[in-house]
Amino acid sequence: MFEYAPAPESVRPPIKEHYGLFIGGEFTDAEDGAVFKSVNPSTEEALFTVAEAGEADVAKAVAAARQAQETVWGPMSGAERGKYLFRIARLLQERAREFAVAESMDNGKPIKETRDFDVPTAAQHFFYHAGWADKLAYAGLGADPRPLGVVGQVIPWNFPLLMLAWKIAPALACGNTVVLKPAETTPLTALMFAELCQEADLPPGVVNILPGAGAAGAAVVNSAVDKVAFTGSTAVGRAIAKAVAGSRKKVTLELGGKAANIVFDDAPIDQAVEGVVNGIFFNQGHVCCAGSRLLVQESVADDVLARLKARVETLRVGDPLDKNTDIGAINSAEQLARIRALAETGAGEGADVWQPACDLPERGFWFRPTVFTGVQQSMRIAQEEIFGPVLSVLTFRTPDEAIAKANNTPYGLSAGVWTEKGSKILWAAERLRAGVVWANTFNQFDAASPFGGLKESGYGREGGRQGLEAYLDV
Ligand code: TXE
Repeated sequence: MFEYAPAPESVRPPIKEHYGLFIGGEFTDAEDGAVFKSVNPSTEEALFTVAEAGEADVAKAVAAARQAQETVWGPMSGAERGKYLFRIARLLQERAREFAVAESMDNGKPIKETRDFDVPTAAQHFFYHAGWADKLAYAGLGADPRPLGVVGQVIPWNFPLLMLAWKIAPALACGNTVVLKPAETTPLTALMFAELCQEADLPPGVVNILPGAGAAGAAVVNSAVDKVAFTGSTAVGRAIAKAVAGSRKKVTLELGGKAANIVFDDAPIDQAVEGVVNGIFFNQGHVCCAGSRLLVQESVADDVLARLKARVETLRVGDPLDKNTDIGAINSAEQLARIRALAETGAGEGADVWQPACDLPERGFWFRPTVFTGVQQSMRIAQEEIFGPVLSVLTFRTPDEAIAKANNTPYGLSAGVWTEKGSKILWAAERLRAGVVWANTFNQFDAASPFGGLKESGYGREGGRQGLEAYLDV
């Protein structure tokens, strides 16, 4: 049975007992004194308390950001801004271990993911955008592109530090200042990032971090910002689009997904199985582009499923700080309840459920890796984003049928294609309605590659040259 072993002192990040809001370069309590707790989802223990931002705090932060944008950050040369971004990137690398452990404790995700993916990829985003800061006039977006001003950013809990980097790095490179609200269950690495901004001597007001729940997010959206950038649920994305409609605010939205991993009969089967497993179980399936549907060609379905189940049986579920762990804790009790409720509809609608026989820790929020077979397109588990370690398996006979099924959801964020034939990859990629199509791989990201969705997965791109357009008047 699983026993929780706390991280050795040597790798424990210096987590404070209490954090303030980060406004104008200083930590300060909320005007109304509100606070909330952040909980370690693998133990249910409170990690620290943090000030909760209200409308008055948001207004203060926007004013600080405005002042910094107009007097310091906007007028600064791109080359100077680039130096700050390089400094931030290097500090993130220097403190990578602390950030990785902190993220695993606050979010519940395995340390091997925070260590090998979240933190290095966040640093990469700052390096990449540092390089753009003095080259914006050469980005092919027209002469003399201008910053938008102050940007309000609201991010989710699934990749707390990485989503912060996706949002802050391009905004700053383009000469904007930011007011960012981290998710209520995962404010820790954003607050550590605020400390890192102090260490980097970033001018006060350029980055403001305002923890809080949905009301704080709405306050940021409704404040005097020039642009709103959001990653989160489609429902909240829709509410934000309505809230800013008719205002001068620009908006970009990165919302949910229901990606298909399509395995054709000529696919390298072991490689495909590995990719399907990674596609859905990486980060407990808390991934907007997760390959939550497996579409497998009928002639190889039995073989693929047998190998898939054998592989899932080897996944280790448990302590996020154990470097052998593959699947960590579900981020919150609320998310666990959502996953359970949707998974129950699968069994209720007649799909067959399979889970490996693994022990789960007694405390904390956990969900076994789950595979549904016999899934029909109309079922909720084939249509709705579960955002947990739950795979829905459907079969197809012809390539046309695979494409039709893959496209048959309201979403359009990502897709995966597994086949030995290059021509089939290109044929499928042309027909898949998705912002990203991976071929014989899945969940690959690079700061130089634009990411974003079609349909109800949102609009706007993050990363690459195209990502700059979201933060500039061109
Ligand atoms: O998302 P919310 P939740 C999906 C996923 C998940 C579901 C619910 O399917 O099961 O959403 O998750 C802030 N105005 N995704 O409830 O509420 C909130 O405080 C402004 C997909 O956690 O969208 C947090 O900072 N902001 C997704 C952020 O929005 C508001 C990632 C996201 O929370 C707000 C997360 C409001 N009215 C969930 N209400 C992805 N695309 O990766 C809440 N927020």
